[in-house]
Amino acid sequence: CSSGPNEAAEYRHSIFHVIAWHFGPLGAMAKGEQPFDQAVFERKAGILENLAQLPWEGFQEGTADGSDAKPEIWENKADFDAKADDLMRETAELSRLSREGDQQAMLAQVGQVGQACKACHQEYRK
Ligand code: ASC
Repeated sequence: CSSGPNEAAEYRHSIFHVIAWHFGPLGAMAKGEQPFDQAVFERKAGILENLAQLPWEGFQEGTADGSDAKPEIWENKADFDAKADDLMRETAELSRLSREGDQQAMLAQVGQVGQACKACHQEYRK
């Protein structure tokens, strides 16, 4: 599992998979598809804040092949890095808000995190 031809791509993909696992229920709560649960929300928001820091070191030069990463990542690295910062900032805000417990603010911030996911996927994911 960690010894494929593109280990960096496997690494970052694994992290994004775990991020999606923990974000899924929060997205469902925000859409009213799942009942709001403060304890679950707070725990997952904290996990996401930490996970959001992890994928980026996997985006090493020359590791686009065989992955969903577009080469534009390395052509526009400053913009890509700014989008990575957006995800880290928005998940940190999600975590902070979850500790305050204002349900409406927390659910609104789920949308901000989703936007940060989406902005990067639109430009940099195949
Ligand atoms: C998810 C998921 C994403 C984001 C994005 C938000 O649950 O897997 O990539 O939300 O769709 O717009």
